[in-house]
Amino acid sequence: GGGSNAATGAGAGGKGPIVMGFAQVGAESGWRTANTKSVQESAKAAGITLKFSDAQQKQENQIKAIRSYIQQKVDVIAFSPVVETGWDTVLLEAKRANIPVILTDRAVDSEDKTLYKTFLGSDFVAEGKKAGEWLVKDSQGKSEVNVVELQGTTGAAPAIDRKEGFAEAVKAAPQIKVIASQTGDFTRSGGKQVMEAFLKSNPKIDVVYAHNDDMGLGAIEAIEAAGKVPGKDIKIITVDAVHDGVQALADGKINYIVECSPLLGDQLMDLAKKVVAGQSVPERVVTQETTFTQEQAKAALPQRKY
Ligand code: GZL
Repeated sequence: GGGSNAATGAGAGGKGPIVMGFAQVGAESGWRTANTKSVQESAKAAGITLKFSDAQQKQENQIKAIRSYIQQKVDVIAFSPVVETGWDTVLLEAKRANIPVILTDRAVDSEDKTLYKTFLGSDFVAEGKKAGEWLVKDSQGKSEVNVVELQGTTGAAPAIDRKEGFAEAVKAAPQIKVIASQTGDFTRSGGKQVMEAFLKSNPKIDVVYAHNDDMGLGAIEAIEAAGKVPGKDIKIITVDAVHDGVQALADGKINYIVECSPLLGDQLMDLAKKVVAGQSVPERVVTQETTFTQEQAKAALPQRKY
């Protein structure tokens, strides 16, 4: 890896397999589990040797993992930055070690675009917009629509951008008001705890906008414990479309899901081979994804892969 590929025989013209160091965020959600499975399966299928680490959603653990990959002289480093800030130093170390870096899933706020070769992942602002646009349509003719928002991990690109996109879209309907917004850290337990607090302090909640299915599923538990009917008394909009979310949507407990695909593995391995071979790659690769209503969920469930 690194400057002299001879050691691993990888890279352009090398004989041995490419070695990739992957620093994963954690295992906080169904999305993350599916994403990890996709990366591991795609590496195997691509003949790429994968070194994998789980940072338990802690940035310092991801930085430690990246440093260890630099020490091991891997051929390429890929990771999903748990938050947007604080990466320039370690990415500069990788650059100095002549090890290319690929961002997957989440973005960094680095001004220096030479610190990574490409960013493969969803457009989170667009996801938030799609959620807001559905609510604008659903709110026609209503005088007041009170929304509580379950935000993703504080400082994470999907949390920042899904909030921004949603807020932008709901400007079209002034009767929609976000009366409370708090992080549930993308976990089911976080969503449940925050929703319990929201229910105690807000007499009239019409809609929950959760930045991922897992927090929406936690909110369902809190809503039912409070004796209300999720999907009817309080509507729920989420992002991801993992199996448990699509099931709840089909069961009528969630009203709309904006898909965020975790299946980035194949595209990542293809980009890695190009990057290691010194070929140019697009600066940004946006993943394709759709949206699901309750009817579409029933039809889609049988063939969902995750
Ligand atoms: C989005 C990804 C988010 C998912 C959550 O690409 O970073 O992190 O929406 C996951 O489920 O925890």
